[in-house]
Parts: sequence; structure tokens; C-alpha cells
Amino acid sequence: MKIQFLALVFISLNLLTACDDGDIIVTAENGFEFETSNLRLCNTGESSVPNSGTAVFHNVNNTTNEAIAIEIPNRFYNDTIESTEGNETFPVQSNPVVYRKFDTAIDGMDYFCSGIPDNDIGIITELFGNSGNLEIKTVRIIEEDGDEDGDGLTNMQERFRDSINTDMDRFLDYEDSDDDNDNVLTRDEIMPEGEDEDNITMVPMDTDGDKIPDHLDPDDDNDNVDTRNEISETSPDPRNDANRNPEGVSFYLDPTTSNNIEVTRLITNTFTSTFRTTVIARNLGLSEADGSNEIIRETLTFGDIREDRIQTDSVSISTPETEEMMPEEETITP
Ligand SMILES: [Ca+2]
Ligand SMILES: [Ca+2]
Ligand SMILES: [Ca+2]
Ligand SMILES: [Ca+2]
Repeated sequence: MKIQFLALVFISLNLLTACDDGDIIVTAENGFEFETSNLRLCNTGESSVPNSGTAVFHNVNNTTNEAIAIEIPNRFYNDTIESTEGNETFPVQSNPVVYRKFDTAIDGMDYFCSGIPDNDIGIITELFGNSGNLEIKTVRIIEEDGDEDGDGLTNMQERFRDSINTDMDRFLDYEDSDDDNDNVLTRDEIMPEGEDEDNITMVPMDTDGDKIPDHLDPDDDNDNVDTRNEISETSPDPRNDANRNPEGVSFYLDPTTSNNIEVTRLITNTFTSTFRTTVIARNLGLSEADGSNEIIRETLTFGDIREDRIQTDSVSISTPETEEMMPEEETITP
């Protein structure tokens, strides 16, 4: 995707405004009606190179036919990485800002992110930023009733505020689809409880009655063999049909069976985290190209962007001895 935002500013100034049929005066109180949720971002660079390409944030109101856009040169802005030091500040002088009022509705991603805009789009009023600062910040959002790892327990049930990490691997419980690293997914170690379909909550089971729920208990049947090792040569998945006794009960839930095969490869973990990027201008000075119609906005909220990031990671039991034993092909997929 090519962005020719700077070029657009000058093309439109020289050509499109020549066709104006009369300026509409935009003032600090009149105009700038942007829904915060309509903020969008496009990048031309490479995500692996933070200083590559150009990042453009834009917000379009297709009721009032207004748009405002910011160009951040030499920057790939990743809206799924948390800002480490609070707000990043970008001076308007080196990061062009343009406000436009059009004679028709536009598609912001097409207009600002896809090269030369459609000829049919006329600009009635155009203002350029000439002073002030932009503040951009990305934060991770963790909602109480969300379920980042999709394991059936909410972030609140997995005590996300306490940063619980039962199996001490790289993932906190609310990001870990197998909380006890026993190769049985948490969603298969809990059960629904409720009086009717509309009031179901997922609650932990405790097979061996030791007060440690199955999804946090590495030895579910208390036979002193870890659940993940109660398998056979046929399959490394404790829930596989090959790993059941003649009555159909999985070895890991049957204290009378004693298969014990050391495994080092764990289920691949996937979780989704959500980020919100907020863009605010402070003391933003705008004027027409000739310096007329100057207005100042003390605070102008460009809006915010909500974006998900899905992370999939292979995990292994990370002791030096077991790393050496780990066969590459033995990945267990849920
Ligand atoms: Ca979990
Ligand atoms: Ca488990
Ligand atoms: Ca237990
Ligand atoms: Ca066991």
C-alpha cells in the first residue's frame, strides 16, 4: 500500500482548491466532529523495522464530510505493542496534520492510504497544522469478563490482577490454555454448571478430591504419576483413546493405572490480547495555507483504535536435560 500523503497535501492545494465554490469557515467551535471509534491507522513500512515507511492516522466523519489525518514519517507504528514510557509526543511541525472538509463522503483507508485520491472528491476547506503536539499511546486492555486464552474461564476467574502462574511457564494463567502444563487443556478440565442454558458458568473439577482443581493439578488422580506422563507409545495426548483403560477411563483419571512415559513437548499455547491506541492533539494550531483562518484547539481527541494480537507459542519443559531429549516432531496439537 502506498501512501502519498504529503504529495496529496500539495496536489490538493494547487489543483483541487482551484475548483472550490466558496470556502466554509471552520472555527474552533464549529466542525471537528469526530467519533473516537472511527480512528484508523495505515503503515507503509515493514513491521520488523520500526523506523521504516510512514504511519498515517486518520478519522473521517461521513455525516459532516470532515476528515483529519496525521502523518508520522519514518515510523512503522505498531498498535499491538504497549507503549513502554507512557505517551509518545510528536511535534506537529515535523509530523504533518491536515483537516479537510469535502463535498462528498469518502473512504478514509482508500483516500489516505492508497495513493492518488479519486478526482471526484472536492475539498471545500483545508487546514494545516502549524503548532502543537500529538500524543500517542498504546495500552493493553484486560477485561474482567474476557477470556484471553479461550479456555472457558474468565480473566477474573484466572485472577489476572494477581499475575498467577500455576505452572511457572512463560504464560500467566489467564493467557495459558493449559494452566498446569499437563497436556490437558483447561477447557477439558472444567465443567459447565447452571440451572439453564442462559445461566451457565464454567467451574473447576477435582477428580482426586485433594482441593486442587484438575486444571491446576499436574497429577489429577493423585497416583504420583504426572498426568502428562500417563500416556502410551501410541500417543503423547493423555486424552487420546489409546490412553484409556478397558472401561474407557483415561489413564490420567484412573489411579490404578501406572503408565509413565516422560514427555517434554507441551501443547502449543495460543492467546489473544487486545490493545487500545489513543491519539490526542494538544494546543493544535491550524490555518489555511496562506495563514488565514487560524484556530487553536487546546485538546482535540483524534480517537482510539482497538486491535487484537494473537500469539501462538510452542512451549517445552525447559530444563537442560529435557531440552536435549525433546524430539522435534512430537508437537501436540489440541
Ligand atoms: Ca488459563
Ligand atoms: Ca491442564
Ligand atoms: Ca485435584
Ligand atoms: Ca496421575
